[in-house]
Amino acid sequence: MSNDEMKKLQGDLIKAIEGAEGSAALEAVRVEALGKKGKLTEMMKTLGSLDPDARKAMGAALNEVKVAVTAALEAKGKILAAAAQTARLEKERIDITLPARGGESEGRIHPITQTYEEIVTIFAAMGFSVAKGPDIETDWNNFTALNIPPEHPARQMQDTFYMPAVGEMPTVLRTHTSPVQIRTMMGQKPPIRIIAPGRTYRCDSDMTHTPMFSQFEGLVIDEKTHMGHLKGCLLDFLRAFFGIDDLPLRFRPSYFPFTEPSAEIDIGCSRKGGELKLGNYGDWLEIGGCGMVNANVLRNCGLDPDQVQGFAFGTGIERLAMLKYGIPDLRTFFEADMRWLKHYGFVPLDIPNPAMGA
Ligand code: 2U9
Repeated sequence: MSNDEMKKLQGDLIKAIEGAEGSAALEAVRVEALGKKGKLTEMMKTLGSLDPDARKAMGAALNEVKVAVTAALEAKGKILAAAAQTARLEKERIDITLPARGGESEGRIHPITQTYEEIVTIFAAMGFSVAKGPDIETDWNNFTALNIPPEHPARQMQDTFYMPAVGEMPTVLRTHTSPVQIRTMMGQKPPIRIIAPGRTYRCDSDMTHTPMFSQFEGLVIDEKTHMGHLKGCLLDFLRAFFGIDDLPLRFRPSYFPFTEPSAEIDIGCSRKGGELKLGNYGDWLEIGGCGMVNANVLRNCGLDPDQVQGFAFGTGIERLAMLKYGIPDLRTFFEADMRWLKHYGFVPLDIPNPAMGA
């Protein structure tokens, strides 16, 4: 075979390779060129009958064609594989904005969970971390460390479920999440900036009280934090949580053993026509309590009140959920009624909310 014929064969094979429209067509070209009975293979077989000089020249030329054809096969193979993958991805494309299949009949996120997530999201954006602790607490963490000694009347107001003592240590179902802050102050050095959400327990059961309910409390301790910071922090949180930019906030002087000074937190509302509406309407609604951490509490946790100070606040998660989502009766939160959950619950990914970054 002359050099020109060899070049033509290489050109024809490469043209066929480049024109192959799928992996089957490409494989056919490969077999035609390099298969057991392929053109190049057959020509290789004839080398043995040539004289040494001609064999050398022809062998080198054939090898050149083989290298070029192999490289072209490989390159085209990659192009076809990429195109096949693109086509498959295109075919398998899913619309992630579509509602979940069967979403209507699936479960719901409980309003307490939803509200909990919203609270955590807002406070996380304000630089708070979440602290947790056990539901069964020592009497000391739940009461004594919080400036509520055994004979203090506040113990009666927060009557709870008494658990078996662990050794000498009486234990209770925690009446607030405040023992989480006690544990945090005893375990880490200021600056501290935490929220403590979770279940709490009291011997209470009527229209507006259940034996178990959820709270979240906050604690900020450093060298200079003051009441102004407390007010700004709660104002920012409440406005973000309720989505009302001009929601007014009122601090009403009060008393708690663990804070001094102490205040009840009220937000603006209207009760006109028997309908409760939040906003700047002149009326007020109590939603929680707060204050500067009592110096005795700091001392009980091994901190020096001449060196550090800070604020704390607390409110009920069900209470916030009832106000935000118009749920009228506290007790329904715990009845596990699927009709209620279907009405007040949240379909995952369905409703834009702060917990989803909305
Ligand atoms: C430490 C020091 C101080 C947390 C506070 C309140 C006021 C408060 C109630 C609101 C409604 C509980 O769910 S509720 O019944 N809470 O009024 N909580 S100050 O003060 C702390 C907490 C921990 C170490």
